[in-house]
This record gives sequence, C-alpha cells and structure tokens, in this order.
Amino acid sequence: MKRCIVLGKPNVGKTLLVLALADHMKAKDVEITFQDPGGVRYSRKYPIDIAIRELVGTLPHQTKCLQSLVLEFRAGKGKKKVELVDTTGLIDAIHDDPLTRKAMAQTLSAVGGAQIMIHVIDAHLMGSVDKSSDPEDADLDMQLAAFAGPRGGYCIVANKMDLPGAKRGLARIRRLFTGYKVLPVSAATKEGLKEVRRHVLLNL
Ligand SMILES: Nc1nc2c(ncn2[C@@H]2O[C@H](COP(=O)(O)OP(=O)(O)OP(=O)(O)O)[C@@H](O)[C@H]2O)c(=O)[nH]1
Ligand SMILES: [Mg+2]
Repeated sequence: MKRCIVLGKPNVGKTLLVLALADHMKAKDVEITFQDPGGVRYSRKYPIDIAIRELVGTLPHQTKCLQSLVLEFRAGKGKKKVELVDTTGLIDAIHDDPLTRKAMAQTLSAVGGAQIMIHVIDAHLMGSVDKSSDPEDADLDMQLAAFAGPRGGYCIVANKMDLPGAKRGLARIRRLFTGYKVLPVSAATKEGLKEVRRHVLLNL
C-alpha cells in the first residue's frame, strides 16, 4: 500500500485536511492509527465529526505523533488503498518540549517512506504577512519544498482559502514556490478537495 504524508508548519490545517478528504471520499467512520515517536501503536475508530472535534485544534502542535488512516481510491476498474499520514507540525527552531522535538524528527523520517507528499501552507497567513519579509518568512516551507519536492508525488496545498487575504497568500505562494504544483483548498469548506484526491490518484 502506498503512503501519502501530509506535512507542514503547525496549525496550517493538516489534520482537518486529512479528515475532510476522508469525508469527501464518503468514509463514514475513520480508523486512526496513532504511532508515537517511541514506537507505541494503537488504533481508534471515530465518526468523522467526532474525530474533527477531538483531533483538530486551534493551538499549535495539537498533533504529536503520526496519525494514519486508510482510504480506498478507485483506480481504473479496480480499487487501491492509500495510507494517509497526518504528522506533527514542523518549526524552524529547537522546540522546548522534548516530546515535540521527537515528534518533529518522526515527521521528517516518515518522509522517506512516503510515495506521495502533501505540503500544507496557510494561505490566509501568507496573505497577511508583510511582503518585504518574503524569503525569511517562508524559510521552513522553502526548505521543506526543497527536501520533499524532488522525491516526486509532491504538491503544495494552499489551505484556508475561505479566509480573508488568502487569495493574496495564494499568489505569494505561487510566486515563492515557482515550479511546484500548488492546489488552493479550504479544508473547512471542502473547496479544492477534488484536486487533492486527483493528485493522490495520479501518483498511485
Ligand atoms: N477557516 C479555516 N480554518 C481552518 C482550515 N483548515 C484548518 N482550519 C483551522 O485551523 C486550526 C488548525 O487546524 P488543524 O487541522 O488542527 O491544523 P494542524 O496543521 O493539524 O495543526 P497541528 O497538529 O497543531 O500542527 C483549527 O482551528 C482548524 O479548524 C480552513 O481551511 N479554513
Ligand atoms: Mg494536526
């Protein structure tokens, strides 16, 4: 089974994107496997709305381990399963909390085992930052694109397109990440999820 990893900075909407995609693909319940950085694994089944309530949060680093679920894609006449992996948000600095540091290292090492990569960037935030700070501000995202992009199966999701300033943010993302596939999405309103699904399907 192929692996699709969802990564990016904290609070950009990775967890909501994964659950919204499962919902878009008509999954009623999701079975999420949690794999903590120490190697402990356990699974839990949720109705999607409960998973959103429990796993999506407004504070950064809500997700502190790999959280995966399996989705079935129609490919030609058959079906193919994909493991969709939600990850801990990455930051540019050494985090104070050792567990969060371990979880970030776990995110990066999981990239190696993935054939498909979805890099989520908050378009609303990108649209509200002073233009003069372009390169520094997008530094971690640029490093991530340089790290994950050449492996193939990579795309950028410009998320939170429903929020003010996001169109400006999308233009800025397209300018900074020239040459990469950029998909405008709102995980909240489900706009653009069809294109995300198509990206996964194209790489199966
Ligand atoms: N308006 C809007 N809010 C969104 C969207 N996607 C996510 N959010 C909100 O952004 C916040 C963070 O969402 P999460 O899905 O938890 O973000 P994350 O990237 O998984 O965050 P960490 O796990 O902390 O790294 C929550 O309050 C979500 O409801 C979107 O498309 N539009
Ligand atoms: Mg999360």
